[in-house]
Amino acid sequence: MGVMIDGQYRVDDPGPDTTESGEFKRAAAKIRQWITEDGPFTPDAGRYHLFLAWNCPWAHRALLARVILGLEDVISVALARPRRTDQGWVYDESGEYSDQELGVRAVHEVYSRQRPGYTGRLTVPVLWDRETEQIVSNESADVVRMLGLFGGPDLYPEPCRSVIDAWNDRIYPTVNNGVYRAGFARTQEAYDKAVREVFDTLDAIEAHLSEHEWLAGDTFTEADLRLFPTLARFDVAYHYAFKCNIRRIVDYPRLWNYARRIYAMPGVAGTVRFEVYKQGYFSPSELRNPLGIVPAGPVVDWSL
Ligand SMILES: N[C@@H](CCC(=O)N[C@@H](CS)C(=O)NCC(=O)O)C(=O)O
Repeated sequence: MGVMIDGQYRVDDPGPDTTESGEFKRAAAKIRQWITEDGPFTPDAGRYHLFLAWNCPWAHRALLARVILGLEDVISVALARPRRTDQGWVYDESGEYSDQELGVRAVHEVYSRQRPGYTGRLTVPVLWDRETEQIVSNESADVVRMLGLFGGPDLYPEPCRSVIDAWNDRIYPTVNNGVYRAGFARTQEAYDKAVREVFDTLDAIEAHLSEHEWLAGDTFTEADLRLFPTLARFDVAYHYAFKCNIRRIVDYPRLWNYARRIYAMPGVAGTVRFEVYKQGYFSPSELRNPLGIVPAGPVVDWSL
């Protein structure tokens, strides 16, 4: 997997970004335009396309928003192959891992169409505008919000916003990105801190769920949507591949029930691919899994 500099793809693997003290630091998304009623990007059915990958939890947010909001016929998607190659996220010519929109074979081909030339990491999700032929956004949090403009239930209701924001602000660094901070840590100290934060927050959510059905109370919101991709990957991947092994999700009675309630929502199970997560997170990695061998287990039953 590589990077792009001034619109040119460089095959050299930049590796995860780490600080001098060995902590993983995720680079901020660089393309953050907004769809609004006033334009220039207006919320029109059939205008936008999502470049995603099954394996990526940030892309999973967009996939979830699309099914929960009922936008399958409004926003099209392309899902990349489970493992990245030296071309980054790649698509087949046809079949379930193909892109029917631009016919691209790699996500970097989408980024190479940006003007002026893009410089940065070649991440998914990518929200593509057919009309102006450019990327609107490569930030999943913004993409989820924008999809809300196309219809479906309100996932960010006005009266709950401060509660949703507070959960998002805690869950993003300590859980969604926290598992990566544990898995990509380069020192014992960085790992210790990250893994402790992962489980402190999961413990807090477990306690919260003893009194509430959802994070923001009695309504499913964006905060729940953003937590789910991490829960879906936790026991099959993060627990082992990222050393987040103090507890599993199945060890938390309420959190496990909550995760399966989301999984049982219409369309959600179709956005989950446990086998792909294993393929992806156990890809060959010099630091974590040099031989790329994928473990057989665990067997987890997500039915309620
Ligand atoms: N801020 C971005 C992060 C997306 C991201 O890091 N995606 C990963 C996959 S899980 C990726 O595509 N990484 C490719 C790379 O960094 O080279 C978002 O949430 O949309």
